[in-house]
Amino acid sequence: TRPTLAVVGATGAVGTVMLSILSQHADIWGEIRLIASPRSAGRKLAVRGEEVEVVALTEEAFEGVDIAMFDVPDDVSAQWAPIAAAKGAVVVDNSAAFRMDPDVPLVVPEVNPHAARVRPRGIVANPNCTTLSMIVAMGALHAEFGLRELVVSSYQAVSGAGLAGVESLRGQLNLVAGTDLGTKPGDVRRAVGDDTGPFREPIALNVIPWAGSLQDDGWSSEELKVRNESRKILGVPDLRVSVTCVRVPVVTTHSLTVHARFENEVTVDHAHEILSTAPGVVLFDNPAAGEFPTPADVVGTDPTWVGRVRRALDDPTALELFVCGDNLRKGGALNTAQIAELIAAELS
Ligand code: 11C
Repeated sequence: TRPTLAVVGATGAVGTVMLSILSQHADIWGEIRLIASPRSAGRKLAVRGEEVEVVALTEEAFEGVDIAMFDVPDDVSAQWAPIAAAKGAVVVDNSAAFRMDPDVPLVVPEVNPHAARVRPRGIVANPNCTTLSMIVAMGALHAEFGLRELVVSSYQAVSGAGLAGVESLRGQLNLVAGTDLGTKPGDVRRAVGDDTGPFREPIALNVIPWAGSLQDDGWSSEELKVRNESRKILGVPDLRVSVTCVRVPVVTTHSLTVHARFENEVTVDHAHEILSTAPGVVLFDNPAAGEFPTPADVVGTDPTWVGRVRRALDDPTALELFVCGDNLRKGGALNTAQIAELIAAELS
């Protein structure tokens, strides 16, 4: 019999993309059960061309479930993932609650698929969307060249902060469109008002050097996640990683500039060869022809797109790259679906 799948958080930003991915991928599932907060129970959502009624998150909702995907806030996962696991489901969790737990594998199928097989708590974690938006390309380069250091700046889309982030950008864009705002100090802030939604500052006509919560010594939680998760996924616990996370007025698709330093000298030709053949990566790198990835073109696609590959002028062991990935697809729903498919193949 085909495995029963539960999608917890089916109505959220990642959950919505998940339903479309489940409708597009080879249909390996028996029942697909949609679970959300009691507030959303009773809603009907389309998956695999059928309307399915959303049920409320309760212990009974996991009855008979083989694999449960969680796309919910950290505290909801922390409470409910162990309950689903105790009911016998393998949980694939897309929150930050379990990612750094040594008894929970953190899996990217193109990079460390074997890790998904060992899951003492019955939970497999899905990385943060910012880590995921670059790690498939970095994993391919690491396998060939041996990564020593990453210096990263992110350009993160508002949907990383969920539907509230998207609403906030759209609302603010309506307020500033067709005006001369953005020419005097504070004019955008006054037009947008105090309600800047999930962001600390106006996001229309602006960039915000902040994502996540404040941690020690001025680092943001998002910056530390990229560091810690990259080390765990690549299996390089002492990898040097320095990250600055920045929010930009893009709806969906995170971009990153990456300075990657390796064990030995590298060439652009060799890096091109690796990136153009790595599964899950598209090399789009011909600036003379105006070819490099941008979020406007990458959104809605599955791969990690890489362009602007250069050797560092002052260090022959380092490359500079520009990377784009859809934060809701590979950054969230797609990677979760890939992990669930790996586990389903193992269970059957
Ligand atoms: C963002 N990456 O773009 C964040 C959201 O740890 O899964 C995801 C937070 C997480 O705001």
